[in-house]
Amino acid sequence: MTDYRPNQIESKWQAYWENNETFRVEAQPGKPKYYVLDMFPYPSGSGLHVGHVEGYTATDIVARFKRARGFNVLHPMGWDAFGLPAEQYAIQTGTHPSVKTAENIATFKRQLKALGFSYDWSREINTTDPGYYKWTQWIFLQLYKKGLAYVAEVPVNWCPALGTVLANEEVIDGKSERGGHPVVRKPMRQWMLAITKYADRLLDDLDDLNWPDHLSDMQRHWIGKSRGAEVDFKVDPDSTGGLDANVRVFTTRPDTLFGATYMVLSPEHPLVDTITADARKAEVQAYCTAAATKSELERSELQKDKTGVFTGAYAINPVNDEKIPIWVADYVLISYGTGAIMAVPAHDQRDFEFATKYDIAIRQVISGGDIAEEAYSGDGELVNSGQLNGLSVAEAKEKITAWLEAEGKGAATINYKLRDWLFSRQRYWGEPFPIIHREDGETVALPEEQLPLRLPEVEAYHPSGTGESPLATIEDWVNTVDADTGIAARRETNTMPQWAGSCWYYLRYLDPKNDEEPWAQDKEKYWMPVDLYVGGAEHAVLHLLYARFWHKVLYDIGVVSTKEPFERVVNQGMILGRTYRYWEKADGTVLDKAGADALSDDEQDSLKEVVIAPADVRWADDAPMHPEHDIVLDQLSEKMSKSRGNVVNPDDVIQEYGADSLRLYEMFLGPLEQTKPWDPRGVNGVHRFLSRIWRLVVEKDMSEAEDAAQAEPKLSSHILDFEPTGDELKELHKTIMQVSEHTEALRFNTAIAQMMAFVNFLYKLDDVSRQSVESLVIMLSPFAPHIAEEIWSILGHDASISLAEWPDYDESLTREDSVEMAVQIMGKVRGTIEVPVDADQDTVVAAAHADENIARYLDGQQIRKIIYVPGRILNFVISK
Ligand code: ANZ
Repeated sequence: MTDYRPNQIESKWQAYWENNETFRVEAQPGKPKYYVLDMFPYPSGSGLHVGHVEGYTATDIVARFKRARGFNVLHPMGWDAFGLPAEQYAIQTGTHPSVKTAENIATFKRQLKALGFSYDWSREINTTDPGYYKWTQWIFLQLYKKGLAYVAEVPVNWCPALGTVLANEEVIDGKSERGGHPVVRKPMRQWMLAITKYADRLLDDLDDLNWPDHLSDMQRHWIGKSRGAEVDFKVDPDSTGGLDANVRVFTTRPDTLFGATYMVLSPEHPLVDTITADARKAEVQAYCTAAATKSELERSELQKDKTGVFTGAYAINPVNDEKIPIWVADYVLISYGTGAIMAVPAHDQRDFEFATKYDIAIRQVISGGDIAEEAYSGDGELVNSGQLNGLSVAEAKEKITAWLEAEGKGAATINYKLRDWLFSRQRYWGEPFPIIHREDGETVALPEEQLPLRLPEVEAYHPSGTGESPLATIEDWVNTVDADTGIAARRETNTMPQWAGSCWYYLRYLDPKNDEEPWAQDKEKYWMPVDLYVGGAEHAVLHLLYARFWHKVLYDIGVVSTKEPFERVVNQGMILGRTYRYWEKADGTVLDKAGADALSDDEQDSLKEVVIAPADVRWADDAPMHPEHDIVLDQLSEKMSKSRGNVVNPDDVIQEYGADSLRLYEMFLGPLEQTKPWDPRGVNGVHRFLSRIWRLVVEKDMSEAEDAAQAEPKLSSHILDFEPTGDELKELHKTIMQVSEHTEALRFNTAIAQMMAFVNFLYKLDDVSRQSVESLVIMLSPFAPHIAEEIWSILGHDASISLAEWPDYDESLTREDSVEMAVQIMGKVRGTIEVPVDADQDTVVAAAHADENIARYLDGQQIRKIIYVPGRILNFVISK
């Protein structure tokens, strides 16, 4: 027996893989491929966290498993390195963002290597590398040439005090995150990408992907396709001093037209000013000004109190010529539909709340629900609706839409929530646009030969006081000449948003060093699509949608061969941190949970909850105790955060237990996609499991050692070269079958449990066959690759276990010869019998009769019927 020392083993094998380029791959036409991709990290200053480790371990297991099963596996890694934090750091310190970025990348890379991930590091990419962003710029030019990139005036978050435009995440409650200065919305010239032109394809093609439902649904919801109708309401000239105008609304419920009791214009609607009665102008204007400071999110939240003002004008409902009041309210957004609605309080909850508040009529037109309480949005029969009465909702929609079209008062329409993508930032640390603006007013694309257009050196990284990016101040970079015409021009000074580089990085991995083209076509054809993409749920909508959009454009111009980039996507669940708490009374007495619960409500209100970090807990056996007092602490699982002191640093865990234990622990925590709490004491358990495997296979070689401390490890004398038979053979094949199936299905926790059970079984044997041990170690190798390599070499193999073949199993050998079967009488279990798996009914019935207990119940009864499901159940139906 010798000790399992992960730290020595792990660095040794990491160096081996690096020196031998064990995981380097090339496209091999004819060999089946598997492309397994991680969401590459933003190299932040705080290093890798356990959430990264979770997803990256999962993909690494898959990569190693697929390799062992004969696939040519592409498993690359890189850096999504443009972004705000490095820029903010540069503003504060004056250091070029690339310097800090390189430092952070070095940390991340060291950490990833210390985890033994089987990346092909020769394919490493970095989005801030000019050799990479040359092609980001190239793709932008393709979008531009297809008319999918255009310039528009769009409101941005402008902070006058800081003299800069802020990203949404830098604005908190209408104030700048830094300094707390007021932020206003101000229109600025921006690049937009016309993703809305791809809305239908982005929606329809979701159907063919192997994505979790919640993810596809989030994308569907974001695209937000609504079918309905636009309807024109004439503004009543009598109420507006003879004005001749129409208000066009978008509704998904034209069937409820007879129930419209008022209309609403969004505060930004161009008609607001024109139709508002003089007497109401001041009030309406004040309302509109106030609305301008709110974000769309604040305005559209369902729960919030609805507000509005009456314009004094009326509209005429086209179906019944009824005059209804026109209001202005900020729950109607200018950016959706037509920016105006017909309000149907009986059947729309927002309108219901508004009408209740302002005492506007509520008229039911669909039967059902209780509209005294709330709006009814379900199906039903039309009532109070003239010629529509008696129809169903669907029939009424169709009939009224046809009528509106025939009368020229409306038309069927489709609306999308999806908006074009605001694709520029007024920042330094991003890809420069390959665009120039000529003196004569023309905007021109740079010729492709001039790419990459590099970021110039600047003195200061602070945005210029006008809100433009710091690039605008670098005269010798900004001023240029159009190569074709010789006309003087200024370069575009906006830069691309951080999303840009991550929209296509999975394609660059295929051919990362290619200087002539973004990737070679044959490589793309071989490797694409990505077979498995694992990452955090925070990217479920935007990143995946943007990348799909670019991919479809690339497909349309013929440079990629698949319509979709990511065949299968999996979101790993969040790992929560552990904290511990107790309660303190005003007089200083401390209480545990039971003690606090036992108090009256009043007493509880005056208690102080004290939360302490794992490091401060005193452990008594397995119970977390107060550091001084004799009370057991209550455990809490929360998002990891510095302020709670519950952040687990992977480096610390590796230091204490080794990377194999960390990998195994994170996979053993629970199903990959679930949220799981980190148990500070849990790593120990999997570490013990690895030590057990070690001790099963390895013992100390005392032949040349003077004492045990110097002994080299050698193969245990219980491991022998014989063919496994009997139970060993059956357990082996069962284990291979289960581990293979669970791993394939990404059920890593159950695969590990199966290996644990097998190790327990092997411990019971006097001698263990080499075949059992070798199979076990190969199965372990995707999960805990370092210890597997070490044991593999102790088993006498020269080649790396990372190149070994996954063991086969024979299903027939996994079947049990006999089963325990429940015997029921009239549906009640009265005993169990052991019978051969494939026993016929007569044999089983005879065995049941032979069982004393069962026989007692059957004694003297008349058996009317026997139900027998081989291997499962035997039921006697008797009559008394
Ligand atoms: C009348 C009506 C009656 C409506 C009813 C709903 C229920 P989705 O499904 O999200 O597309 N709407 C239209 N434009 C709006 C805007 N700019 N801001 C806020 N709300 C707007 O929702 C479409 C429905 O949302 C439309 O159908 C309209 O209200 C409202 F029983 O018209 B409905």
